[in-house]
Amino acid sequence: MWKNGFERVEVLMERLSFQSYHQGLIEALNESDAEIYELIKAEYERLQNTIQLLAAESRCSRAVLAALGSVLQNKTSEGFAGARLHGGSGVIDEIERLAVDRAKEAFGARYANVQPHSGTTANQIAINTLLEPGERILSMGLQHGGHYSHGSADSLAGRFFDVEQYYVDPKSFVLDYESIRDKALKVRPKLIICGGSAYTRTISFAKFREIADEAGAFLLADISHISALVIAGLHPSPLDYAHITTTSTYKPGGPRGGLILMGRDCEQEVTVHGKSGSMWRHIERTTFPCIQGTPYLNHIAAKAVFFKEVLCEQYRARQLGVVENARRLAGNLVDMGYDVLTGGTDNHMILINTANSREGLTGLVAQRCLERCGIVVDKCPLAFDEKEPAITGGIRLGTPIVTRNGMGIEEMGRISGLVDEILRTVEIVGESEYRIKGSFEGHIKTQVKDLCSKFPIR
Ligand code: DSN
Repeated sequence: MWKNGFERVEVLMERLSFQSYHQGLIEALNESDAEIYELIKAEYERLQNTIQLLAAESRCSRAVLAALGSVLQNKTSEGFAGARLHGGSGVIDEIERLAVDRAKEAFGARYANVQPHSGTTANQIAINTLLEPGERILSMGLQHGGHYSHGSADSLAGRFFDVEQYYVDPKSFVLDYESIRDKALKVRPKLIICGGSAYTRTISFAKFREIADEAGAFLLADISHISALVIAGLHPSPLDYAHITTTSTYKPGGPRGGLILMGRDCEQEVTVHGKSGSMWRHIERTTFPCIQGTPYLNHIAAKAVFFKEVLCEQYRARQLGVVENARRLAGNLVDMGYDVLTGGTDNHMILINTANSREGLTGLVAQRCLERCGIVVDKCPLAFDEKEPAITGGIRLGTPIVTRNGMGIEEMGRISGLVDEILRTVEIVGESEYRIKGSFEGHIKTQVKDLCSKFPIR
């Protein structure tokens, strides 16, 4: 009797100390560092009071946030579940296994590696798994929608590998698979990379695999931007076409981090760096010890939480909303006379050639004046754009955050109207300078704030 009571007290004490370590985190921060607390609060208020039309961001749930801010952040443990270098890894092994199983279920994958610190790191791991330094990559040009980590001159891949690029068609701005095939057969890369940061149309992973097979190359699909749509079945999956698929995990609405997935090729025997073995084993060796040390275990737990969230119908429905909102926004802007690349979008993203939409309007000026009035977008280099990368001739818009906040077709009407009003009214002074009247800025900001207040961050 007494023993049971004593045990109950012990359990209660244990729970209390677990909770007291984790509860009231934001208040604890305020007490110990008011300066950072105030800056985080300012960021929250910025997000709440402005319209976020960013294609590369989303917002995670409070459950994901809780996993990130947990005791797991303190753990050091190199290696993979069941094969760690450090003691005390039983619990984190269970967490990692759960994250892996859920990632496989979410993407229909046969193999998942939840350890990469980011999408870029996931790409570095994939590339260094398959290639020796100096070997050739064929990837999409950065300005044509590719990504730095696919081999731009300034990236690690650009430094250590021989990188050739393919481009979008100069008239339609869409991928021309015949010309990619010709280039692949001409340059004979060891690896072809598809997927990118600024491409608004559906990518045919099947065609890319045909090209890779014909050229004798591996295929890497980086689906960071479209992974939410792939999960929701709104974009074809690359899983059984690409040898390796990578994504960041924050873009689809999870914690910051990366993910490596494989489909039917995961058991394929390959010889890399003089060693034979299945491709997934090579990926794990390249993850650790080649490129990373301890993975971020709090992020792995947060990824597990997120991969559970994506399995519910609500997540799928939201992705449908993301695409519908993007189509409506693009359609409205086309109707208003904006040069929307490819005439619209198949995904969450819209690319606008600002210079063709209004004479002298650079991407930088468009980004700056929109942000000053409370609408946040990215300036974006566009294919065949002559402007310097810091200036650019275009902007990239995206609908994940506004949709996450609950906005729909009606709000897209208001937002496109506001974007148009700002871009029509701004006085262009140069490639990076503009003037806007204080009264106009105030008038737009009030409308933006009013709209945002109806969609509180939850
Ligand atoms: N930050 C992402 C983007 O802007 O597309 C790429 O890493």
